[in-house]
Amino acid sequence: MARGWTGILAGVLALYSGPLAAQAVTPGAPPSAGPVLASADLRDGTDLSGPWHYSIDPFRSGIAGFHGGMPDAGQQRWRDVDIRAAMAKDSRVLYEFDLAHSPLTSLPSSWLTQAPELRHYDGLMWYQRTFAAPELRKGRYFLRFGAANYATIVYLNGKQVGRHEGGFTPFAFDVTRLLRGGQNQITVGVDSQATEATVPPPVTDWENYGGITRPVRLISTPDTYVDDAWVRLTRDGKMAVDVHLDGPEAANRAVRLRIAELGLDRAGTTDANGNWRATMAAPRALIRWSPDRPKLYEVTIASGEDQWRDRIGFRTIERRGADILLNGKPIFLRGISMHEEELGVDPTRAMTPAASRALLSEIKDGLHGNFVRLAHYPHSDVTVRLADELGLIVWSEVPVYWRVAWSNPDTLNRARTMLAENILRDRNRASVAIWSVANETPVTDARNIFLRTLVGDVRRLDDTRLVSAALLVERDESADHPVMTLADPLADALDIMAINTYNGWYSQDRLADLARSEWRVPADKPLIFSEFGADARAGFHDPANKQKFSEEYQADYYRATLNMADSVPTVRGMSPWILKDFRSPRRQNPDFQQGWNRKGLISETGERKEAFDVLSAYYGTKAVQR
Ligand code: GCB
Repeated sequence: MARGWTGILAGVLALYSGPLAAQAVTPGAPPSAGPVLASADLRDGTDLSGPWHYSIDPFRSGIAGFHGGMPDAGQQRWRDVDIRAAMAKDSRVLYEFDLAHSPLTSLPSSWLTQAPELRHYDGLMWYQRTFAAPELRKGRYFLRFGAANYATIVYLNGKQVGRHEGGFTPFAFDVTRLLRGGQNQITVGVDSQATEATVPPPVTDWENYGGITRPVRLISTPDTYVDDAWVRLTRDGKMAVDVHLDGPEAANRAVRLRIAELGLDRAGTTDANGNWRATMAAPRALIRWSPDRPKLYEVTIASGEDQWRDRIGFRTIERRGADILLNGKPIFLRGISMHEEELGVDPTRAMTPAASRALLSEIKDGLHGNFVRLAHYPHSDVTVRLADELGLIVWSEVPVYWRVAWSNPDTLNRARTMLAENILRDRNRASVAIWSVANETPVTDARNIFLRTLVGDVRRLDDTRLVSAALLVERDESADHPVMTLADPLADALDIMAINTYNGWYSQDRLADLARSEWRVPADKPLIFSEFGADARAGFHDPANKQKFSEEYQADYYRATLNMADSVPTVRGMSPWILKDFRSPRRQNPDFQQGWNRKGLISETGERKEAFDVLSAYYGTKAVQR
């Protein structure tokens, strides 16, 4: 297929009213999304997880006819009809699908693991189920998706409710008018195929888990409700609140913020646009959130009949010179990177609280870590909430990875929307300290403009956190020792310098050479080694030769790289690559990889490799040095 559905999307933007419709390029302002429904996971609702019917549509016949334009009635997957009955009744009727009688799968999960023939399916999949709604309804109803990878179109009872693009951020549609008492039919098309214009692009180093990978919920609110709220400490230690009401009575409406445990009770009134902003002294009794004491408070915002709630920690995060300050004190980030992939031989990217806890506990308790890089896209809200609870500082990132279409304005809009959706979802999370806008992107003018736009968006949406990106360095090939220079013009726009280094794995360097490495980086900004790593197959030992893929090589690589990092004056943290072996179709060494990137410190089933203990010992020492 020359042009995937996502490619076609750009051309039909004007025709539909989903959230992307509002995203025409508006220089200076981040694209606006649909309803934010901040902290939606804590609102009452009906969970639509469980059995759904599914059916592939490799030629996207349900999106457009083969001549272009609307598909024929017999291809319209969203039809709210009893197909068997309609065909039995009238011999002229033809349907070439029948979702209600197609196989069942259990959502959320990727289709890749649902059936052997779907292992490599990359394209459009249709899902359908029915659910009951009360006969007597009041207020508003939203269908809220935690995430679906990658482009999604949603129908309720035969009518389109909206579209969304982006595989890792939440989206919601107001379905109040389409919802009916009793049985409702929901049909969802999800297209996983990446194109040159998508974010991420087609070439990556991870599995493209197509499907509905996070919960779908029907959420009800009063007619006027708290759509967005942000409660935080500002850099100068004050408590600040922003509230946005949505609905017919959003303007000039009474709002009340309460944190009962702190005795905080503050009333206000929204302006003509439904917004309320207030700043107040932080309560004296406030215990600031930190990895050592991840204190969270129950926060409520009441307005009319609506009661918004969240559990929020309060802390400040700043840069001073080359230091990162948490609550005013320098901190060293003892971290590791991870993909969103649960433990087990056949992961499907369904992050239950237990799956997430199994991974984060390895970081917190096993490695003595205080930091996690959630690579290379926004992870589940389950994981970020757990980081809040366990006390892990989070690096959060959007999938602007390697080479995206820097000069394509649609691609830029996609990235801006994802970034905004990610920030709006997570800016109440104390754990999130760093927003990253890109990973390993070769420097060009077009790329610099693209990424500077993203940095500007972050600063506008959240002025309380630090901004970074994993950058590429230039290596001086003429030197007799490893000399790397950070010459990226984006550096001055960022708070934290972040470098991925694989000297000693992808390069010809001997591990013994790493100690003589020279890093030419800005002296007045903190540096994080955002990646370094080496593959090892768990259980493969080669103590004599220490060949690549042996646990001994990986352990030695860690010793040499940690030793090297200690000599770089501005290093303030690291997130080596990676906690767990992860699926990556590009990795096909039959002896060692078998479709997995083996740079994990634990195997896919959780066996610790030797290098795990090397990093754990290093962080253990760092933790007491503070
Ligand atoms: C990188 C990428 C990461 C890869 C890793 C590797 O630099 O950022 O996504 O998986 O290297 O293993 O090569």
